[in-house]
Amino acid sequence: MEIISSNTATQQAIALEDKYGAHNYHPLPVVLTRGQGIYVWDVEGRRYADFLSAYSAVSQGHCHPRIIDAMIQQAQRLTLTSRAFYTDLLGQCEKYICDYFGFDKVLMMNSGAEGGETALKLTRKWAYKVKGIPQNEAKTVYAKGNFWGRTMAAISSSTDPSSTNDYGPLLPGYLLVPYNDLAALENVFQKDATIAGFMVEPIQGEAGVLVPDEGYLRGVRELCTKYNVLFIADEVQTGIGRTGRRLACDHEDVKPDILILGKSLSGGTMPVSAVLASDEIMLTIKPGEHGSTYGGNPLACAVTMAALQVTQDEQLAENAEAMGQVFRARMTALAQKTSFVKLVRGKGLLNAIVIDSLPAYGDETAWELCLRFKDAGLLCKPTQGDKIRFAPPLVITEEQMHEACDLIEATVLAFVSEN
Ligand code: IF1
Repeated sequence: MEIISSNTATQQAIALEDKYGAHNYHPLPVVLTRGQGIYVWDVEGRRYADFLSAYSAVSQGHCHPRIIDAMIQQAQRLTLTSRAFYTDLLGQCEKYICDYFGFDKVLMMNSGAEGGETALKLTRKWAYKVKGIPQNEAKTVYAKGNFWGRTMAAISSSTDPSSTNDYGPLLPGYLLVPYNDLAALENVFQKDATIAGFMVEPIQGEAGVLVPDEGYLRGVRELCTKYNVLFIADEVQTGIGRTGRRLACDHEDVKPDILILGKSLSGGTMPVSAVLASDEIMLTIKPGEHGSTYGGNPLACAVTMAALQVTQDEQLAENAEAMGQVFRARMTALAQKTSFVKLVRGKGLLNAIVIDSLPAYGDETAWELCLRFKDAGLLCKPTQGDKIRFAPPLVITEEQMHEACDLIEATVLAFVSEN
């Protein structure tokens, strides 16, 4: 008789991470071992629809064959040389990216946070060498609720205590304004001539998928131009088709001065980030003034060109737009069936529902609901307490989307009826 595993493989894997790994995360109790398209499988053989996509880093779907093939081919040829030498792929990749997004130059890094750090360093260089701000006086402005990584420069702009507590002293030279508030932004620009840049997410992901008012991005563009401040768009999460356009900035036809990309730039294979800018900005950094061991390595270049080509060939932005409309319509219909779901918001396939809390679970309601989604076969995670982010790979089909929405609806209605 087959002994049904009592999740021993799951428990063993969790125990190992608990014993030997830092406790810097609180993962859902699921142990994943394989991924394909929108699906992942755990060590017990159970299949899940991945509605987190590694926070939008797996937009092309898990283990996309064309991207994996590009990775395998390059991995058997040349993976890393450092930038002490040229390679046959970096220039090709740099041209590919600059043509794809319409900028003069690109600086390749690894993580999204490194992309943000690079954008900050470029902004400071430009402040002193082009704008003429006195040395060490350049400031950068950020929107409250921002998230751009876990490095000291990144957390120094955070308004989330869990990102900043006990990590001081933080980096100086930062100003904060409310998100989606053009008057507040102009007010600081008017008052302070030492402002060199404003970094902003076109949609704030971690803050709970906050979509600004129509016209906000155009307003940011106009104010940055008026006050000679660099508009830095952090599209690490919103870029590359996620919100239903090539870039979230494309919804308002605005072009930032500095564009930061990451996550699905490499199709979920390895960390690759890219910072794009004009020659005037990019050439303020001279040889030896910035870089990284792995930045722009041949393997990263191969997977990046494949991932962007797949995004374009499979019209993933267009699919994200269409499937996002299906999702928000289904969640709006669910909100009409139960007041527990208060609203749905988002663009393309970056969406979130805001839910009520249940007496039995209080602040843990969203977490508890995500555990039930997991048991039903769908993976997602809460953000900022009462919001649940849903961000499936952009390759999702309409049939798969309805199947997932059926699961979400049935799970929510059962959860509410039990409590
Ligand atoms: C974690 C959050 C999302 C980002 C934006 C830059 C970065 C991120 C807009 C830095 C990274 C990740 C980090 C990851 C969880 C995830 C996240 F919940 F932390 F906030 F997506 F919303 N700009 N976001 O969202 O990119 O250095 O990570 O490559 O730290 O647990 P990275």
